[in-house]
Amino acid sequence: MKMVSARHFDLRREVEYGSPEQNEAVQNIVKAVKQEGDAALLRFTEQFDRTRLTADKLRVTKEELQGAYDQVETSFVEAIRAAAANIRSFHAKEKRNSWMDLQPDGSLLGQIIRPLKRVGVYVPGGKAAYPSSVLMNVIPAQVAGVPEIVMVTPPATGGKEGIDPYILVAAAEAGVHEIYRVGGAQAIAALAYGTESIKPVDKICGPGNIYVALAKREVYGVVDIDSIAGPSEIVVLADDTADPAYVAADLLSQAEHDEMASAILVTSSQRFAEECQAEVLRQLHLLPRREIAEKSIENYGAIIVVDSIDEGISVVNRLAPEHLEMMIAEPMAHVGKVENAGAIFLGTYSSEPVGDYFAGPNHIIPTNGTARFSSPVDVDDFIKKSSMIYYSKEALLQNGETIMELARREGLEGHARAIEIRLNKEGKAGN
Ligand code: HSO
Ligand code: ZN
Repeated sequence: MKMVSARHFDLRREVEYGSPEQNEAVQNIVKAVKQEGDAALLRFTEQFDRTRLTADKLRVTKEELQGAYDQVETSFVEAIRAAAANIRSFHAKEKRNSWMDLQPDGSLLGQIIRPLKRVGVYVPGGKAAYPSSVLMNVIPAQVAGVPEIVMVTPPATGGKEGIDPYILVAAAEAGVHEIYRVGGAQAIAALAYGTESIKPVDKICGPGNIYVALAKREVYGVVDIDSIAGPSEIVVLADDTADPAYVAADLLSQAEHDEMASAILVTSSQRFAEECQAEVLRQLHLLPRREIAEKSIENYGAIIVVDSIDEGISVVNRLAPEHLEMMIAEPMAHVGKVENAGAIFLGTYSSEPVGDYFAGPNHIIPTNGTARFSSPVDVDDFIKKSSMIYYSKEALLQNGETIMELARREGLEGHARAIEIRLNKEGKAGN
């Protein structure tokens, strides 16, 4: 892990927009599914996932879902339940209520909050199929009140045996029972446009490979999508009261996600920097995923030595990391100065994986500096608001002229007259 100067350091990595060939392939897949429905879905599933299905086999059956429980340890089911309960109670606090305000002139203004009707959650295949991410996508939607939540996932996330049973159990525990074995761009197209077997949704969320990401961009506007998640990031701000072995372990916990993941130590102590550097190397070699973690540390890992905690915080604010750990003597005294960070972990025992799995806040958090302007996934991502306007006669008579002034300034006489016709009639009648 190299020591670098704060001034020249930037966390941002290039966002992948895909090659022209990939974009074209995705556009063709989306178009075919839109036009041909199930037939295209099954054709692409055979082509890309090497799985021959018929339309009646797309949906995961109740028996399969039940059967998944026999393939996982009861300790796993219990762990998922405990995590789900924490995630649910945290997100319950985020819930907004509709509101209405009565003005002195008798008008009513407000917002009506409604859940989206139907949401599709994509769960990728392979190693990145995390049961914890199923909970993090599904639970906020449920808390928002979304009545229909469906999941799609490639047919063989668990190898030849079919869908990974841990994913199925996480889904069932979260309360999702409508699951389709379809993945890739074709799954995204099916969710957006609907097919004979899959009803269209209002929003698609969940991570996926480049084809999934491009397909989500392609259908955005027809449906809503979540933001496209980048590789994991952790910044640890530490002083010499921190334990270098703990901090090294936390840095590696995110480095092991992905070769493009980024783990950065910002510290006010040269001694700590050196001890932590040695610890990272020592622990790295003991990790099962050392090859991934090593590349991540080599390419995107860094140690930045600063003069003070305040200088460290200004580096953090510039980096705007997904996760920030404050491993300093008095984290609570400094946390108010952190302006840009997706999730902030305070003190020795708040190791980042506590948040990844269990504490309750969402682990889908803005990456790549986007914590400057965006927030972790939450209940708000699954609601929509309608403004409500009830104007009383008194309010219209009082403000009509002002409204007309603004309309005429924009050259929109029709707007002005819609008001004027009322003023002429009611104003005369009233006065
Ligand atoms: N740290 C990841 C989430 C995750 N960790 C899932 C373990 N499983 C998000 O940045
Ligand atoms: Zn993680």
